[in-house]
Amino acid sequence: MTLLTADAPSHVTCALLVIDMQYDFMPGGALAVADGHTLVPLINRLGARFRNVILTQDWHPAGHISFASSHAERQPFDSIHLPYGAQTLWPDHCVQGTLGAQLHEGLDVPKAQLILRKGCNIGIDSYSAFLEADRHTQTGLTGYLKERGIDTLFVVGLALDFCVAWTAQDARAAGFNTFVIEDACRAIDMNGSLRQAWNDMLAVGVQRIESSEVFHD
Ligand code: VGL
Ligand code: ZN
Repeated sequence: MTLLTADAPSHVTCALLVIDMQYDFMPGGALAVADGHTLVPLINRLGARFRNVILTQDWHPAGHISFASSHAERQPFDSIHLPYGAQTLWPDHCVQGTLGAQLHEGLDVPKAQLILRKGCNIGIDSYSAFLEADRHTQTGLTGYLKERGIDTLFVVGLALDFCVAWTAQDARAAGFNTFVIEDACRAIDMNGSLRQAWNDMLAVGVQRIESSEVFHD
């Protein structure tokens, strides 16, 4: 990894993308990811290494289409068909303005200039920080990054097999060099979703690395 050092090629401009480090994805939260909170110190240390840091928040209106409670006789983790395709149903989570939607208070990444909120359309989910689940509606993140000359992304956070994986694949599709720092992510891992996510990410050229490779750079 020679992308972060002083002798990195001068044309490479990196950013750290920190995905959904919110209370509802921490143990005790509505959609808890095992050990999600243990990432906080590592992500803080990573945040200190990058000049450009972007945080995301899953940010749903009450009654969001991805909530099982919005559908009669459906349970969390069921899959349904929507006009834009298959949708996994979740417990109500990350409702706009609630405690569960807040970023973990231990997150200490003062360099972050942008907090991007996604999943705000009541009828469209958005695991990806780039493109909503209709695969059509842009969040604007590609423009933000490209206008700042950023071409290389390091993705961390929650959940590895959903929001991190979709974000990383869409980053590739938008033309970014994309690294997922595996030990700075945790997964939900339902029905083989983690294995599938790595297959899908690696197939489109996402690079799987460990945080030690960033720190030893
Ligand atoms: C996520 C499921 C539903 C995530 C968000 O952040 O990975 N997963 N909404
Ligand atoms: Zn969500």
